[in-house]
Amino acid sequence: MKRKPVSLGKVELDQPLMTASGTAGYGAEFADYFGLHDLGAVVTKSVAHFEWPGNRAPRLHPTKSGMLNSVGLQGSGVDHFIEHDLPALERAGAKVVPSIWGHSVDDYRVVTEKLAEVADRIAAIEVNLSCPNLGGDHTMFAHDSRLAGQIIEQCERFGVPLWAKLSPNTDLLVDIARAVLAAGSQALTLVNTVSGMAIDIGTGRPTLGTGRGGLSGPAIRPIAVRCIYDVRAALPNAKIIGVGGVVDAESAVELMMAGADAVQVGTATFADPKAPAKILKALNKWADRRGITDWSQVTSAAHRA
Ligand code: RRO
Repeated sequence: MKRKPVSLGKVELDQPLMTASGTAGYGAEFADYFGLHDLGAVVTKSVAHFEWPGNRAPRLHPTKSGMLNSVGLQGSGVDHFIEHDLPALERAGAKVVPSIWGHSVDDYRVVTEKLAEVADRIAAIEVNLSCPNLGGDHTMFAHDSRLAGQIIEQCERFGVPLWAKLSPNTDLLVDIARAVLAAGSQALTLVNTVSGMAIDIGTGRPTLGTGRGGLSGPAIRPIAVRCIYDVRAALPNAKIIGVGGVVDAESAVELMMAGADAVQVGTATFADPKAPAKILKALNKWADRRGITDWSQVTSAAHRA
């Protein structure tokens, strides 16, 4: 059954499912496993306007119901992305959404300015305001509504649609969501990973090189559902992209019913690189069986029940 595209501000997606930033490389790595053009979009690993080495190893630690990471934004920078990764994604037919990061408001502005030069080759920019693994002496941008708003305001001027990726590690989520929407973000991506830690009981030391990391996977799905639900309740007209523990059609539907217009699949790709395509297929079957003609019938259903 054909359904209406999902509208996220100026961006329309043929399908309500995409990759989550950071978990599918820069995207084209997955072209051998499934057709990237079949997904709503491919959201790439966050890039800055500079090269960045990332955090010390170990950077990944599997948990019983998810994964801890402390990659620390390793990347070759936006020039490399535009020269090498973007063409590969285009060859695969993907709708491309680069994710960006920086240490300062100005860093975000500079990387956006560079991506604006290839605006006709990308669908939107996901502004990652919520990496839990950055360290440094400033607060996380997504925990400060003034700073988060300033970043969106500076980036919005270049005319590329922006999606702000926010943090579950704050009780200010709704305030931050309001601030970034007021500053011009067209959608919210909810949520980044949950701050966590694991100890190796043999050595008595933290398992990750940096101690803390970001917890993802099914363990955080109830947190993602709560965050999406709260923001949807406060902001009925916001465009929301849900992310956190989507592993099958049912978990995608759960995030949508909480209020998400579309969802992203992240940690599930570590267990099965074909997970985004398989989950999307199952999600469409789920909708076909119920005679769903428009994804908006699913989005926010929990608020109407
Ligand atoms: O690179 C990372 O360590 C990382 C990022 Br940018 C992010 O947004 N979320 C996360 O859990 N890890």
